[in-house]
Amino acid sequence: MSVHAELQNTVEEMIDDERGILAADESTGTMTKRLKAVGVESTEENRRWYRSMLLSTPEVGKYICGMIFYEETMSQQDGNGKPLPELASANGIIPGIKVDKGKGPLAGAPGDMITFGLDGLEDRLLRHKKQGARFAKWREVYPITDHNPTALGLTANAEMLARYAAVCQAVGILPIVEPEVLIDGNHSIERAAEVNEQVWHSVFHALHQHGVVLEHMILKPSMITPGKEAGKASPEEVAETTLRILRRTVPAAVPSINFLSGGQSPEEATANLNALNRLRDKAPWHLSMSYGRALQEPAMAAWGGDNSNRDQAQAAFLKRAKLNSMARRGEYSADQE
Ligand code: 5MM
Repeated sequence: MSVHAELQNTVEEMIDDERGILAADESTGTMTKRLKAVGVESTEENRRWYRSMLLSTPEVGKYICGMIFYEETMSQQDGNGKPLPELASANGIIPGIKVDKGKGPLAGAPGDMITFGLDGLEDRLLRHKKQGARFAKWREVYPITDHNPTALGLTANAEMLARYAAVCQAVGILPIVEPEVLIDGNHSIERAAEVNEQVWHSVFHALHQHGVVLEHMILKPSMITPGKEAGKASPEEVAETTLRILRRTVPAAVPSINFLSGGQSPEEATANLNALNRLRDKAPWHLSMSYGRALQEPAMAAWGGDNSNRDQAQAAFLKRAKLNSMARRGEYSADQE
């Protein structure tokens, strides 16, 4: 099969009106923090058990089309010896892989960051493709301050995302392009809108320069909200502001925009996705999710490291997946919680 056909098939199988992506690609450091918060030790066995529990949730494939794996998870197996990427596929979930290697300070741009991992990327993608991965994800992170992101930060981060996406497409792996503008700080929603506009504009400029085929990618942006120390905006204001800026910067050729939750509560992330989809007549793209915390937090808490809580944890996970599927259609309301 040609690379073009592979990418097209993945787009068609992953994008519809009902489902979204589960981000379960926390690196060991992040996962250790998440597990510690619910009193669980971060052992390889606990991480394996927890992620295979999520993947084997009955009916989850009705609401979740893909799961982003972390490298460690790609070679783990469920209790019956089935590799977890195979378990995902068997349950209607396309496996994908986070291929960035984490972030650090960007030299020459105080306060900005840059993500590592381009060296050897093609080889890693081909290895993960053999293990079953059909899409990949790479995150660049942009803090908001009075001075950040800098002009250099915008250009350098956009360049990384575009180079990553071009390599993915060359080997038939669908790239998820994730420019995360952080929610940390006390900035206004207007300042967040200004920064996201600069970020999305620079990212699409770089994608164009690198010849990335927009029809064969997914954008995973932040929603535009005020900083987390500045209070909340209503879902309607978040949706209206986010769509206004997306329409200025993201070409209609992009098939789907799958938002990250970025520190919003599960209920907030669902309500905001719902408000976005109520305005979908203004959007040429699918508007979906690629949530990590907002899909997993209740399930992780229900498990709490006690494997006899499997049913409760799966029920909590399925509930969030289902409510977000309703939000995909703009049919969610808080009384369904
Ligand atoms: C922003 O984080 C992504 C989405 O998760 P949330 O919905 O919780 O914000 C997520 O895919 C993230 O990129 C991964 O958890 C990987 O994070 P680390 O920092 O461990 O690479």
